[in-house]
Formats: sequence, C-alpha cells, structure tokens
Amino acid sequence: RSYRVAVAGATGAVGNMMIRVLEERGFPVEDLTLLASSRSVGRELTFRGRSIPVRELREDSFKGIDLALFSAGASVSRKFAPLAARDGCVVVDNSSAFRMDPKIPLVVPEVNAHALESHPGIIANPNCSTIQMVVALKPIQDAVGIRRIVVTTFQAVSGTGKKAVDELEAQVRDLAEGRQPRCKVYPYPIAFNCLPHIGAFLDNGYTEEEMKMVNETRKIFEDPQIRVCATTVRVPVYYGHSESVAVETRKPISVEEVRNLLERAPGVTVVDRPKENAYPMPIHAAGKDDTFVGRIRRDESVENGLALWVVSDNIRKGAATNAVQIAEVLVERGWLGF
Ligand code: 2RA
Repeated sequence: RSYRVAVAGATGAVGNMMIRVLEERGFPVEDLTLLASSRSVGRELTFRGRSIPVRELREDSFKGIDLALFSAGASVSRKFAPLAARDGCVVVDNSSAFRMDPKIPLVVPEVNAHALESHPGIIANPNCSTIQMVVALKPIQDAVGIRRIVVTTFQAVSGTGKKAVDELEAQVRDLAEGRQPRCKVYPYPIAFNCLPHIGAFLDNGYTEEEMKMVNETRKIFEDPQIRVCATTVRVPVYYGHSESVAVETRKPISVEEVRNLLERAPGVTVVDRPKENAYPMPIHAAGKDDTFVGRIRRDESVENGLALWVVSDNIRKGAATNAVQIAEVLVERGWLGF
C-alpha cells in the first residue's frame, strides 16, 4: 500500500532533503503535500518528476495525511505536531521540541528501532551530532558497555541553514578580495575560523547543542549512567559533521575487535588505513547516508579507553535520511497506526 505524506518545512535545507530522500529510497508515497510558511506559498518543488506547489502550513493541513515529516523549528512543531497527531497523522519531528519528552520515542533505527513500537503519534528525530555518534558507538555499547564519552564536534555551517552556507561563501570571497567579512548569522566570521558556540550558552557553561549530545545519548541508549562531556564547534565546512570521540568502556575490548564490530555495524562504513592517508573526511561523507568511522585506536590515557573519528552528512543521516528511515521501520513493522 502507499501513503499520503506531508513535509512541513519543505523549503528548508532539511525539508528539501527529506523530499529527495523519499524519492531516492522509493518510499511508498501515494500523494505528497508540501507545507511551509506563507512566505513560501507559490513556490513549487519537484518530486518524482512532477512539480508540487508549496502550501501554507495550517492547523487543518494534516487531515487525511498518514505521515508527516517536520523540519520547521521547535515552535512550529510544538504547535502543529499535536494537531497532526490528533488528526491521525504520524509525525516524525526533526526539531528539538519533543526529544526529551519521556512519552516520545527518540530514535535512530540502527540503534533503538524497538522504541518506535509504542509511539503516541509523534516521534522525535535526534540532533545530527547525536545521531552519527550513537550509530558509531552502538556496537561498542552492546559489546562491552560505555562508561564515559568525551566528544568534540566540528560542525558544518549547513547545520545552521542555507543563510549560514551563503554567509561562509560570501566571507571567503570578502576576505579573498580584501574586504571586511559580513557577519549576520554568527557573532564572528566563520571563514577560516572556529566558533565554540552552537546554540545558547546555559548556566552550566555548556551550550544547548552540547547538552543535546549528553541528554539524547542517554535516552537513545536507555542508559542514564553514561557520562558525556561534549564540546561542539562550528567550522568552515559546508556539509558534513566530524567528531573526535573518546570512549571509556565498562569492559576491556581490543582495537581489532572494535574494528571488526564496526565493519559489521548497520549504517557504518569503516575508513581506517591511516598509513595510506585513508580516514573519514566531510569531503567524502557529504552526499552519502552512512556514518564513516576511522582513526580507531586505544586511548592509553585511561583504562579501557578508545578513540575514534566519526564523520557523516548532517543534512542526510543527521536529519532527513534518519527521519525517512524511521518512517520505513514504521511501515515495515506495521506501526504507522497509533
Ligand atoms: C547544528 N545540530 O548543526 C545543529 C542543528 N542542525 O546547527
């Protein structure tokens, strides 16, 4: 059977990618409804060779819709996702609105698909930087348990949105031509710079993005004991987040065993031949759906320590592809109703 699908936030970077991924993966779409703010009404986007008009997102937009993929910001999700669910539409929400709600499953299909079974009509897509990390760490968590994670991220500007991609491009040109770089999206130039500042700073000295990695990891692994210290950094890369991940496992495991586990892990591609200059990089991960892991080595500074380098396309697996994969599991397991 096929389904009536809606994308809310269709004209954004992630919304656009959701449409492309639905098409690429041949999701059984009977009819696609594209929803966005009134500013975008009149635009048309292509799906399976047909132009589809963008309609204004309204309270009654989800009547008769089976599945809605949301990526329009937390405030829009908070307002419209419950209305969609009330109309019998299953929502996969890419915003942060419901991720920490105990009643709402927070899901990466390769890691905790089982959590989808009891969904209440709304399912939360985790933050991009969390998704790639838990995909890479899942085999290690299952094999020997994880006591502690120390992660530093190197996040692409596309995570902020199209305006940030345009700003980086403009700043590089400004600097190359001797002009002062224009800064509208970030407080400082991002070109040839690194900003240890993603999301608002909290009273504990961490940013919202860093606390997402702490809290979401614990929820997805269903393990509140895991200790996580995150530093999230914006870097002048267009697509693809990179992460330096140090892990303390509960039981010992060899680097060879870790590599073997990762080579067999769903959604993971191991690129780890450093002597041949073979390691994951955004330039290779962008445009793909896998999570790329390399630089696998022991962390000698602690007992049972491992260090990894993890790279993935933040718009695809970090957002759109993960959301569509959740929808695929719902269809495969007959969980699209609720
Ligand atoms: C970012 N993870 O990279 C956040 C939201 N996509 O900006």
